[in-house]
Amino acid sequence: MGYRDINQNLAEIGVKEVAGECFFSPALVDYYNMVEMPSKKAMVIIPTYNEKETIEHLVRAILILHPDFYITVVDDNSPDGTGEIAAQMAQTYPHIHVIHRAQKSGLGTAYVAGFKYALAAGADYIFEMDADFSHDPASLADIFQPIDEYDLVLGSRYLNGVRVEGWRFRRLLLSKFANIYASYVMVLPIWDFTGGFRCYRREVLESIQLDRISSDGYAFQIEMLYYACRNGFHVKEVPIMFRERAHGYSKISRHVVREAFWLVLRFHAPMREIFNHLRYLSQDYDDFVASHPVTQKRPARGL
Ligand SMILES: Nc1nc2c(ncn2[C@@H]2O[C@H](COP(=O)(O)OP(=O)(O)OP(=O)(O)O)[C@@H](O)[C@H]2O)c(=O)[nH]1
Ligand SMILES: [Mg+2]
Repeated sequence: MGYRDINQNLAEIGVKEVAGECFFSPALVDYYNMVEMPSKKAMVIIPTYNEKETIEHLVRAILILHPDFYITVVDDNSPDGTGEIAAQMAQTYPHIHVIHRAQKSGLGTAYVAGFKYALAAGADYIFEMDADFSHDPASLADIFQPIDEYDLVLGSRYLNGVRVEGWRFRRLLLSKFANIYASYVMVLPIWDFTGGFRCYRREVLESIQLDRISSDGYAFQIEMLYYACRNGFHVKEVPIMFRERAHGYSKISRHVVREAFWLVLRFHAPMREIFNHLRYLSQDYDDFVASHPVTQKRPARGL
């Protein structure tokens, strides 16, 4: 498939060209040709609040790279009209669905609404993704690839280094420290707990009582991951690049940071385990991650 064919496809699915910008380079099209199509149903959940500059670009990018994917936008009645833009696309292309919520009710409940819809719609693989292009649609393929052998795949900013572009040092420090804190207090072999670019097998979501998830923002990501690990699922981290948003504004508040701090304490491991684990500070942390049951491949069990 060539660049022109893709634009033709876009016209057919009713996606308009956005003036002045063309996200799809010929190089990306070559990349697209290498991506394997999923035989099972994959759905990307995108929560939105005031993301009118990016939502259409993002949906286009995902569908060009993965025409078989389904996309569910969960919009909280964005004053800037993001919900209407998504609804317009949904009218012309059946792979797009929009959940309209009456008011801004937080990222956690938006994801829960999206997850419930995805399960009801029969999705086998459910992605989380931000609408602001901090998550590169080209990385969907990298996150999708290991799902054959694992139950939950995390796009990770902190595996084998730090891949964050555009943050002030203070913000990076806070995020990195929060992840070290979570790993040592919960004693879990994860480098990036708080990232929101993931792929769950449906069994993972089915095993979690979604209505009991109480948190938002960073804490929501930590809580979901905690339950997945506790329920015995197998987790893989793959490196992704994270880019600070170029449009719109952040919805993250101080409250979200405090919430994550207390949530991690609530899920703390037994004190003896924490103490033993601290010894890894002077050893190779990679060994701890590689040998933990959570990071092993899932036993073959169909799907
Ligand atoms: N539906 C819904 N979506 C939300 C809400 N809060 C944030 N989002 C969306 O969730 C995604 C992540 O939120 P961001 O504000 O980008 O948070 P962040 O990525 O941690 O921080 P920045 O990139 O600095 O803005 C974006 O797509 C937002 O539009 C909400 O209350 N409801
Ligand atoms: Mg963001």
